[in-house]
Amino acid sequence: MLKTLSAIALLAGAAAALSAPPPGGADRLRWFKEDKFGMFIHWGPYALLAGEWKGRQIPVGAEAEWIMHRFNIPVREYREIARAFNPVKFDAARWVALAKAAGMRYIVPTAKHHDGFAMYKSAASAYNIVDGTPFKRDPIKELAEASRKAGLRFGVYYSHREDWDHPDGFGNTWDYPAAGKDFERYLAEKSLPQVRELLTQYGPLCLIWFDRGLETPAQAARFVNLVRSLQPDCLVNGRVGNYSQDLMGDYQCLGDNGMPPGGLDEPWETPQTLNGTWGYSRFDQQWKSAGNVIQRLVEIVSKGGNYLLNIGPMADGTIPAPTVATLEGVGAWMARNGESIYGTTASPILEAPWGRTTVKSGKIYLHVFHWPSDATLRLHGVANETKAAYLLAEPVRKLKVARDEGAILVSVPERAPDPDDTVVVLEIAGALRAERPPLVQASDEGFDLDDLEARTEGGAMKRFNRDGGFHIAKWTGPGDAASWRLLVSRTGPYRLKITYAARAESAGLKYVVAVGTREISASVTRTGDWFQYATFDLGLVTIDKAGNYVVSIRPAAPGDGELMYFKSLALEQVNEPAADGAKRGPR
Ligand code: H79
Repeated sequence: MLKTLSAIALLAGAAAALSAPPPGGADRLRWFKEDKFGMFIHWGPYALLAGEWKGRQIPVGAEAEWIMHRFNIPVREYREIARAFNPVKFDAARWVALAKAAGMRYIVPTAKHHDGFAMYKSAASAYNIVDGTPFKRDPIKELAEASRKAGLRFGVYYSHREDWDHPDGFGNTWDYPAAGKDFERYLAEKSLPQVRELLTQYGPLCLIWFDRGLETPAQAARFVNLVRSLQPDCLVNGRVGNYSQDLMGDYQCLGDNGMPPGGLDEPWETPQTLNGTWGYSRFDQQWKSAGNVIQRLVEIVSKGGNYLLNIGPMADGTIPAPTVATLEGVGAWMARNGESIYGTTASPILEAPWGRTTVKSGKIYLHVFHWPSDATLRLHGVANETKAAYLLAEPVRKLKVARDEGAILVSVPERAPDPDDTVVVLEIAGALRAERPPLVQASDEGFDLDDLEARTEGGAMKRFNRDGGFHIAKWTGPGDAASWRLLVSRTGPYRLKITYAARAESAGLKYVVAVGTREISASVTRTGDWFQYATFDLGLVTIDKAGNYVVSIRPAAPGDGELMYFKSLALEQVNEPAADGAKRGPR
């Protein structure tokens, strides 16, 4: 009995540790939301191989930093390669200057990647650049100091689960068969101690970027708690924990090179490459252009996210010339247009034929990727009065603004001043009132409503979870809703089918689906674990009159639990015998 009680107490304690509000600054994320653009740096012994080992090559487009794993290079041999690491041309100040010139505001180098080699002085493992190479310098220290000097924030990447050098780390089964591994020993001997070192040896870190999330919430909590206890303001990225459970850490981290289909309501970041690899490969010369990077940056920021753009320096410490050229090109654009990026929030305005928008209080930034042939920009769905319009690069010359059938028309120069992205500023009166156009029914089709087109209210959030993809969650009361505007052209009965995931704690919660003035009440059915989605038939709703309808979903009553992880609501037209008794054609 006593045993059971203490086990329960322990469990309760663990649960509290997992769900307690994070101590330290509630404002921890403030800089992250402001800064938007960071430099990722993948640099380690794999750069010496540069994509080739014993005549075998990493295919262009694949990850060159995975070379040890891909070719099952024995630890003994990889260690010999690492021992030769001597980046004599490494100059932290130059790297940082390049990031700053590009408009990046934070820098995140790999302190240890999956290969297990520490790029800093580590007491927990002699397998590090200071103790194990002729270089003897600590690049993490030099980068941290150079960043601070230049006024950039500094964070580190640390691969906390994968370690192909440690016998008990995850991933290397060619030297160390999985059956013999004691993963806890790896965590206790190397991973946790090294994270502690990083949090205590390099001054304030803006974030720690973990990769390949840990199996159990309890394991992940040890890392989160370690960060919180040593540096409460340091952000923890979403990959610290298990990908098939809800977010642990401070912000959601998309998949490698991930891009969400639409705006998200939670803080997020996407790590992306400049070619097809993170670590340097001499074979991969498929470089993104500055224009491509600029347009990605705008797309990410317009969807509320941060862009962590990677460079893969060479083994001697040189940054590849095409990387430098691209970042300088991005920097030239950012020097003129940074105001339209930093401190902006997800735009409620949908993508336009000419490009995208970012927003800030009192301003809409029109990012024009495709210049209009009639020298007129059309912006739909904004109800505000406009006060002024001008090119961000040339604020003194005002542009003419007019309205036509609800659209705002801005007269722009004949030719695009900037072929990659010309930013037009629209100053508006009052808080932005943006309305999405209704979803128009295609003939003979119903509607499939998902997060992409939804408007969220209250606490309801459009979210990402690696294993669950995109969905709406965090709704606990009637003020938290998702809604869609529909232009219905076909009258008659529609069958409503809702798809969501719900864990045991949500089972039985009541919710309301409204289609215009009709309301359907339903209660949540448990589907299984976090992201196990299932579809439920909610019955029929008859639409008697064509026209505009609002469809919404909201919890019926306040509660503590999350209602559900909502994926989609389908309105399927039901084939009914027509009035004359003849069947409608096949669908
Ligand atoms: O650090 C970068 C990547 O090395 C790391 N995340 C970014 C930020 C990463 N970890 N895991 N993955 C990426 C997924 C990698 C999968 C693959 Fe493979 C590596 C595909 C090909 C090589 C797995 C291992 C499948 C084949 C070998």
